[in-house]
Amino acid sequence: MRSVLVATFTIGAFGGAVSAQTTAPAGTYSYAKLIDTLVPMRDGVRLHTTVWLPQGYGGALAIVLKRTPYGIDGAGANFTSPASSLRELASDGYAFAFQDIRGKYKSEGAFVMQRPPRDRRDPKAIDEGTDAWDTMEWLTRRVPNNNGRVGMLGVSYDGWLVVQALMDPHPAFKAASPQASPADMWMGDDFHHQGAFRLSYGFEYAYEMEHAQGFDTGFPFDRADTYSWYLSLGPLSRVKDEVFNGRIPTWNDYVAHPDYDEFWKKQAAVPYLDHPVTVPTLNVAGWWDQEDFYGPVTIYREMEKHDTNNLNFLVVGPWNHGGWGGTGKSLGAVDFSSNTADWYRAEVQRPFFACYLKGAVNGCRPAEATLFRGGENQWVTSASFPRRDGVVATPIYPATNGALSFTRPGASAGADSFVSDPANPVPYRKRPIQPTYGPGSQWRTWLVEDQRFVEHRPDVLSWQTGPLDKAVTISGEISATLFASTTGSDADWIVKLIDVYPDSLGPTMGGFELMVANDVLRGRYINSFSKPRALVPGKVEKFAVDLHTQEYTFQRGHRIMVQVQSTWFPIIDRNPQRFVANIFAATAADFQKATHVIQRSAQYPTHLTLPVLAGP
Ligand code: PG9
Repeated sequence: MRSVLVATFTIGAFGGAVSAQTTAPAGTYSYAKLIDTLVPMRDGVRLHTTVWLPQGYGGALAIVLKRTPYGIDGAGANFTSPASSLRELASDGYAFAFQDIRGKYKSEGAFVMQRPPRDRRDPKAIDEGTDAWDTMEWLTRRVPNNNGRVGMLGVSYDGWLVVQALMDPHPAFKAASPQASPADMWMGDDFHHQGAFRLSYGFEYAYEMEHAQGFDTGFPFDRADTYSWYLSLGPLSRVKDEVFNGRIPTWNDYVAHPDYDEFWKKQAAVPYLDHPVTVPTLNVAGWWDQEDFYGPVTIYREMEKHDTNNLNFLVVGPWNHGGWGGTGKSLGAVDFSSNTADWYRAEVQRPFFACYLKGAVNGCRPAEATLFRGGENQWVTSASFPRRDGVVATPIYPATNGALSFTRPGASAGADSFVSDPANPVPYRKRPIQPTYGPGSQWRTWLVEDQRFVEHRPDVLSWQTGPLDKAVTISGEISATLFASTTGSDADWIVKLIDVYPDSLGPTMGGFELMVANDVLRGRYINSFSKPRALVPGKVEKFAVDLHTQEYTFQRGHRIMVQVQSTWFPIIDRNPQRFVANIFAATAADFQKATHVIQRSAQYPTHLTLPVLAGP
């Protein structure tokens, strides 16, 4: 097989730098569809499955399986084309199998949104794991001249299906790559973040998936700007019956399970990954994934606890959701200096599958963690994720007059306040906000949007350092500790860690404010995600906001900024700011303005904790 040298660049490993060459496949094989059939599962339900074979391949073929709710009819025909994210794999020669999951497109049975894993005591029970198992059994028996090894990969829902297959793996399952798989829909993935409901995504996705057998093209909004549409909707109590006529099961579930209860815990992947890792697994995530960043990192970390055989690996690149399928050269206005996605697919994903599916297992393990360090724009590797050594948990404090300081506040008390008005929420991205997956939507790049568009709103607090006199690299876990009060009895806390570019970069990127980490905590969950409680008006309380992980360098001359706000609309629903047992049942009268106060005093030192990498 021919391959073409396309680029040479540097991997800055933690202990030094090594040179790597990227190779791009020449695309030697053309593929033909051998099988297009309904494969029976153990309960008799039949799933639409296609199998494509490389023409002229000599030798036994490994099988790569992709299961999806998004329809397989378009899959396969052109995966050797330069636009296909499977082309590097295709050039090595695999039997590719695609399958519609239960209840979707041409498959039989009923679709259940993220069907919870089965009760193992029931021998007749099925789940996505048994469907993967039955499919692998069928494929290894039916695909001619296969080598008895099956790999699985997929992004997002398809990635989650890989994780389900890992819970009780078929003996032929030899390589897995769950990519941007959600882990926990209440804690940090598509539908909620730390208790706050992801309104626009939760609403639109549930409709798109459950309104039709396929993927409906979108809810018929009658306004161009969905910010106005969701605002005019008023309290969410109208949606279930008036908007959806009770016909969208996932919406009914949101309403019935506002807190972190058994429904969400049963669906979350983590508890089911508590056994030794036996299938080599390449977890893939994007630092600016607008849908599922929490998931892949959480899955990697959970599997790592049981990885006695060193088979569990992580790659995190500078990507949005599934961005490793493109070139990865840039995201929005942010340029990453090289084709990071092309490099990942050629140099990490391709050898990973070749090693574990084609037999050359020794000496070809990927690094434990391969991380793209934004700001410096280079790949680094690490023996663990997060790193165990060389990182100093470093607090950074909001201070007077909008300053942000590495020095803890002194005796003089300080605080900043703002009025949060549910009638005028802060937009999460620039308006007009097109439907999430609609034409012209800016959804896919909102996490890299220049945050100057909200900086001067009176309900967004900003603090920033001066220009840094030396670079600050962070690697690992970031958290925010807010000492805050509200005149209401509930409040959302949104915290954003931002890299402010120097003005010297000129009119386009000078002063650009790039979010490096961010998230929201719904205040009512201050003590427990399962048992919300009312906040006491005027009482300062301590709120811990998980900002997850990053690998990033704030370059010399840049500033570090922190922003705090209380609305992020309509990606997050509006908190009424008056405590009610279930926000999905709140009435218009429950929505009230409130004044929120962020303390920054010696007694109440609000801060972010940054994982600063110690310099040489
Ligand atoms: N983010 C999508 C999703 C995955 C799983 C459940 C719900 C939504 C996706 O891109 O598939």
